[in-house]
Amino acid sequence: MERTLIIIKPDAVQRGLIGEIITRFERRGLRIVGMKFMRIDRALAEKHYAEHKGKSFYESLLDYITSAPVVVMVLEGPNAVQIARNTIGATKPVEAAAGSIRGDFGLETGRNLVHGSDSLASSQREIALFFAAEELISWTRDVDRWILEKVE
Ligand code: D4T
Repeated sequence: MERTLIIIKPDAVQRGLIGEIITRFERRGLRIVGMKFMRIDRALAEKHYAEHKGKSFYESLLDYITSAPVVVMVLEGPNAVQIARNTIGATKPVEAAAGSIRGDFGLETGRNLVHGSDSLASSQREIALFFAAEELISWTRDVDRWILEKVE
């Protein structure tokens, strides 16, 4: 089982797409183990996007992610990191497959609606930035045996 951090970004929240986006992850079969509605402050944004410091798009990226509230979620499942990335689609909406979130709702990279961790190491770092351990709920769903080959 893996866990991954998802951010429903300010543009998606402003456009009323919270429900649509959560629904796509739920339908995929991923299990929500943490979720909160929050405004990301500059200090947290700098930590989250530390790897992009110095890049041309860094300042606009920070302005964008701190511009309005977001929904932050931790999703769990086998291969959750890659499965969530596939459901989200490529970073640049022009390259995102139709049927993915960015492929269905996005036009520009700086308004690409959703973040998903890009590796297991990133997911662990990012989850710790946004959630305290006690905010994550380990649970099983009655339907899990119809989604997972083996329920732990
Ligand atoms: P996030 O992290 O927002 O889920 O995006 P990705 O994981 O898909 O892509 P990323 O880390 O490479 O980029 C982070 C963030 O920067 C914006 N960006 C990126 C941009 O505005 N211009 C660019 O050229 C790139 C590469 C979009 C996402």
